[in-house]
Amino acid sequence: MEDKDVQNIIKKEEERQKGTLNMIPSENHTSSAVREVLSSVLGDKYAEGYPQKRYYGGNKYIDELEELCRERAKNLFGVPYVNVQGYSGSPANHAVYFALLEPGDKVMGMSLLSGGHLTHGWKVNFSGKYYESVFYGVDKDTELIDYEEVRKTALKEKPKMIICGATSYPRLIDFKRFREIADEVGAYLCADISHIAGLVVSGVHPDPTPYAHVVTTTTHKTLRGPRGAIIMVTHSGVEKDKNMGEKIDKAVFPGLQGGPHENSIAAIAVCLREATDPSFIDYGKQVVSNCRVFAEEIKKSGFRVVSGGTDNHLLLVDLQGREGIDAQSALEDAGIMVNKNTIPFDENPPFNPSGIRLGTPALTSRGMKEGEMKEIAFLVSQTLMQHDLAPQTYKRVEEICEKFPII
Ligand code: DSN
Repeated sequence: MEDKDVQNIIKKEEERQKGTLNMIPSENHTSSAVREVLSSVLGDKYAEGYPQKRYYGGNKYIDELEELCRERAKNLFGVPYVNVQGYSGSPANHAVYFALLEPGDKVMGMSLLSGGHLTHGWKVNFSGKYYESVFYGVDKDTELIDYEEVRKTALKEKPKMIICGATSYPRLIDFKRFREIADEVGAYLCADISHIAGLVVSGVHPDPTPYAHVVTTTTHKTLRGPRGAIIMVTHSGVEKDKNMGEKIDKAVFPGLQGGPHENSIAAIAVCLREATDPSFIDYGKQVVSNCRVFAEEIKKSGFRVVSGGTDNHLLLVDLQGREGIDAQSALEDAGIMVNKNTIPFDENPPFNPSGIRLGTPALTSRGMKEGEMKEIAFLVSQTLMQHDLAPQTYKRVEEICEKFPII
């Protein structure tokens, strides 16, 4: 029986997505193949455990599916071991802590205020409550990670695990340098590449797998798959601890999760295959090129961009003490979705920060290129300077959206 209430809400959301420009850098538009698999009968099956070691009957095809997904992930990222059951990025990171550390152990991550993630040790999160966290940030002048500072903090604090990776850092991450620092203090190195996984596989961001012992990623950001996560143990990880893979599996189930969402695992398998298509390399290159052009245009309109630009899929605009929350809502009125965000050394609190974060993955997935970025940057800057122009801008946004439909 059709549920009209729910269907109506979905229809409205579909229209919203079609008729607006999504510049939230952690979001994307998945293929119809990914969405179809997500809503399949696979979601009806319980499969606690792992292939050939399940706690329920009837898992013959589920085993085949999960093995297929694991093989695709291993091949795409070039790692010997993966777990594809994580419900999303935070549970995946939690599983790494649970597998490799004891409560109270010291972890060093990038501060949330400099672009790190909640699960990299922030005090309100499990990672800051049950583990001792110390942070590195960015240099006040360059707004780049200062690797010498990271090294000094690591030597002083001797963390058991260092996490690199970020949610709002617009520059490349030097995984090799992080590994050298981790080796100096005997720490595990975990790279959380949730934001940049799609850029890594398309070759436009350095690859963490030769350096990190363990790599986590969500599957729904630049990788353009369903909500989910992959935890990888690299060759270095296996060298450091040959049981690391088994420890990760045990941490995910039965440690933290119950039945895996096999419909999501199937959709991850689909997106991993899509990521092997040569067109995915073009997409990755275009995401970065679009972002660079967008950043340059915004700068030309007089806005300061954190660190002076971008090397990846996102940028942070400094609104000079004005509230990001107002800018986010003015842009929403203009049909352009962004999120308010702290900038490094922000004097305002995270709920009311001084910046906005914008990204190009979703626009690139719709087929937009440099020309569109120039125009959209103009529309964004115009709206930021004069909020009451939002309704007028919305009309142009709708025309652009019509020209670049979501697949
Ligand atoms: N919430 C995600 C982001 O938007 O970057 C990170 O988990």
